[in-house]
Amino acid sequence: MKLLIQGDRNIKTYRILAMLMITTLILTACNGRAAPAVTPTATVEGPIIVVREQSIEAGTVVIDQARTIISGWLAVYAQVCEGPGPLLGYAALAGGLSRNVMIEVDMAQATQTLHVRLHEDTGEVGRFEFPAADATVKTAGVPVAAAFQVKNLSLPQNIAVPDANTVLMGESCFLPNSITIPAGATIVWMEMGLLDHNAVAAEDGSFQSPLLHNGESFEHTFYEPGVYPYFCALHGSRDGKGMAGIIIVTEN
Ligand SMILES: [Cu+2]
Repeated sequence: MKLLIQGDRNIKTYRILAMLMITTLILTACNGRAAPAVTPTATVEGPIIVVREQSIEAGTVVIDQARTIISGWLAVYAQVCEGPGPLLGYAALAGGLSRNVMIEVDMAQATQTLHVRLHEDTGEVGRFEFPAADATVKTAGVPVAAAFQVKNLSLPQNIAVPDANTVLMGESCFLPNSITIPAGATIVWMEMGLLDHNAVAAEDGSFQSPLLHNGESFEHTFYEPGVYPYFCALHGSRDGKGMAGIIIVTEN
């Protein structure tokens, strides 16, 4: 009997102790959770390019500010329509904010408006490899972009189209937009933009290029005289809106 009572008491003591321990544990846990995070709220600053219109001396442009998350490249492009075309020059960027980045550019191809893009160094480290690797840096799917005017020189609005049978594909345009050729001539579409484009016959399905990447081209020979509207399936429409063009083929 005595032993039993003793045992009973022991069980009660253990229960109380156990409850106390559990309560302490719960309180500690709650306390830990309720306590405000003491880690400093790091301001995650996104990639940017800041550039002003400027005079170009000795073929060098200056980009006021550029910020990347990881190391990459700051590239200057000539203009096709409203967007970037051929690469004119680039400079390496360390991760973080860089100021007054000087970039030597190929003035022979320069246009009045120059475009600037950030690229990431994701291919072979230390080598600028766009378009093979080193894609443009994007924020919410949109490339981090800037453009500026050259003040002290009189330059063409767009890069020159190489010849009378070539159509350039720019950021969201065909240049020239309308082209006239004799029957039997071959048109070459050259992809100069940073976005991919194609050329699709709008009415008769007579030609359709694959999606072209920067630097690629496509050609088609027009034997029959006529008017051939076409469009880019990504940036234009069959009815001629957006990125669309026209080939006029005359009797030979
Ligand atoms: Cu397109």
